[in-house]
Amino acid sequence: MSTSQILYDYTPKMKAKARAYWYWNWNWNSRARFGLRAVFLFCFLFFIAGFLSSSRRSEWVSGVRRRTERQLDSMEYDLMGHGKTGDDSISVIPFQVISWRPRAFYFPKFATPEQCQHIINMAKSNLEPSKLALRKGESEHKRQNVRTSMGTFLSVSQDSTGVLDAIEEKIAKATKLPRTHYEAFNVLRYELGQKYDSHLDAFPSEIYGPQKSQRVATFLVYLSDVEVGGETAFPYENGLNMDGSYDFKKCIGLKVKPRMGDGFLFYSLFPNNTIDPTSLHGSCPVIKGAKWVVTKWIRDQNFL
Ligand SMILES: O=C(O)CCC(=O)C(=O)O
Repeated sequence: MSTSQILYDYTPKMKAKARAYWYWNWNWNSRARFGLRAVFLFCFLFFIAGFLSSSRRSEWVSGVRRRTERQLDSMEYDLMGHGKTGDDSISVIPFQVISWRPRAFYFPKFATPEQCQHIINMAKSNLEPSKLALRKGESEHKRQNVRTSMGTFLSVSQDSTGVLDAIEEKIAKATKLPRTHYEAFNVLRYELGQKYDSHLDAFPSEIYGPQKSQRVATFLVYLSDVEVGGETAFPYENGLNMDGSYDFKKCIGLKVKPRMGDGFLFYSLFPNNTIDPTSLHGSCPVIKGAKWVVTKWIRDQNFL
């Protein structure tokens, strides 16, 4: 029913009153409707603001901020300037300190099982008896029982799939030692009874003569598990067994059990570039199963 129909039977005074009442009523209703919308909008905005601030607050745990990629490249952090070997973002490669004498670090799940299998597949058709760096005046024949594994060298450029490149890049990231200082990968296979007697990876000049560069560190990636034996062993760990009576064939001291995909880094040199005698190490004989490992020797100068 329209307003004019409602007012039809009324006197002019009553009509004026009714109009005034209708007008007031309409005005109040529309104001109430507007007010309701405003209250709803306000509640909505309040909810959104509360949600955003609570998700920001949850990024603080026990006073320590959980660092996400997003926060790190936002304006909240001024990332430090970086040189050739630095990073412009922070990502973490988990590791465990194993020893300080020698300085040794363990990297669980450093490579994937697929990467390990790929490296084995690349190496297995080219294996030859592993060689030794000969000392001054020494013959290969004299030392033939020191290292009995089979092995081959692989360089990044031989692998078009990019797996070796990715592993080498990750080693560079973990060690912050530049890739120009790296020797090629040395893939090794030890079968039953095969081993590598204790030795230093660095070359003492009094034994090997003057060197162009020195091995600073070694990064191993275990490509297989070994059921029994095959540990990388450090007989002089923490200065033990260094009284001169140690038999270099003996598998004693700190022993690292190979586990497929895990990485292991140790330093052969002290920070002052002298040789750390506690970096003496070897590979214990495999007692059950077979051991595959890849070695990356890192020099103190360009090796390319
Ligand atoms: O096989 C290992 O665990 C160690 C290898 C090694 O000593 C080396 O390649 O220098």
